[in-house]
Amino acid sequence: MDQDELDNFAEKIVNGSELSDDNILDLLSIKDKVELDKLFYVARAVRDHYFGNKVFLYSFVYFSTYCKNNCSFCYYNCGHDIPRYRLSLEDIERLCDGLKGEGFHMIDLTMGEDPYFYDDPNKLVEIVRTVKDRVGLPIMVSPGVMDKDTFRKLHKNGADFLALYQETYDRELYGKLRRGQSFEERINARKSAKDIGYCIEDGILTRVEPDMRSTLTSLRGLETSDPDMVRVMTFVPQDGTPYEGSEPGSSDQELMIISILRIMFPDRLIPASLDLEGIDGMVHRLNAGANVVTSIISSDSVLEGVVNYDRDMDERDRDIKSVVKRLESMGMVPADQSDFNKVLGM
Ligand code: SAM
Ligand code: MD0
Ligand code: SF4
Repeated sequence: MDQDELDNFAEKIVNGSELSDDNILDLLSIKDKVELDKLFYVARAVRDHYFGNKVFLYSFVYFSTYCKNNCSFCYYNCGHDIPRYRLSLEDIERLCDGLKGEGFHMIDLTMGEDPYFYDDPNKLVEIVRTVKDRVGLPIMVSPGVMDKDTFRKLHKNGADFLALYQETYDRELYGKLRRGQSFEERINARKSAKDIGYCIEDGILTRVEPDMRSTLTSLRGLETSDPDMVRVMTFVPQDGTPYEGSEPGSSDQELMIISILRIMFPDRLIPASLDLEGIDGMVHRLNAGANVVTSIISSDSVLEGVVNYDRDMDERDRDIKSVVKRLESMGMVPADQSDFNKVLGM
């Protein structure tokens, strides 16, 4: 395609035309760098139509790394003998003072499926209420598959967004990844949250799927949850899992899928996670059509990310000031809070 054809393609997407399965498989088969750059160009054109050069920024707070689940891809799986932590309410209150007024659009409160909170969900409700009262921003919760009643209480106390990623809609692969966890329950938990009034984020992993058909199944599966935010993360092999020691693959596939997600979900939130390749990686993900920067953590934070490209580094380099500085070098800026609140339907 030449420049005009690319612009026409982007315009057609903005006007509602959709990709067929064959289109998606064609895009997933792109190998040539020039052709890939064209895909990124179209994705940016679609993103810019809805969001311009405005980017949303989420602070990431992994407040408990305890987990009862045994996901084969995750460092924090219950079988991994690692030091774990659970922030106290006082820890969280202190942390809030460093978040307020820093320019975040939302605070992402993430935990493992920690029995401490599953046995007494009111402790989690108290954390959400505290952060809402102290920081006064929209809150994303990433607590795993909790019951509808708890989701309702969390929403009533300030939770606006639920992040719960299916990882894959390929059932056989799901069973290998989210070992012992119900495929349907995870889907129904997002549906319950949507019924309650949450915005929801769904997501998939890449570089775990057996073939492109499996990726296509997952891309179509994401459509079924009608997500307000949709993500893809490159699977990064972790210690303490069956994949320990295997080489992390490149993020090329993730960038391609970000662009395909932008074309499939033109007006939705699509994140560039810092957890995988930090700020350098953010640039590529934004250039592939993402419009949110997630997993922003202050440089002196001792909290975990999730994948943690910087686990062994002395100092984190994914603080909000460094993010904004790099955004500006790309001609991008943080959006206004009012733009984000509009996305949340506030
Ligand atoms: N315990 C909650 C849950 O599982 O939904 C929240 C924890 S965190 C948000 C979990 C997410 O991080 C997973 O859904 C997965 O998408 C991502 N993740 C975990 N380990 C990963 C890895 N090794 N590589 C890439 N992404 C990973
Ligand atoms: C991220 N480390 O965006 C975070 C995490 C959870 N809602 C988000 C996976 O990479
Ligand atoms: Fe636990 Fe979530 Fe990790 Fe699975 S992905 S082991 S549920 S923290």
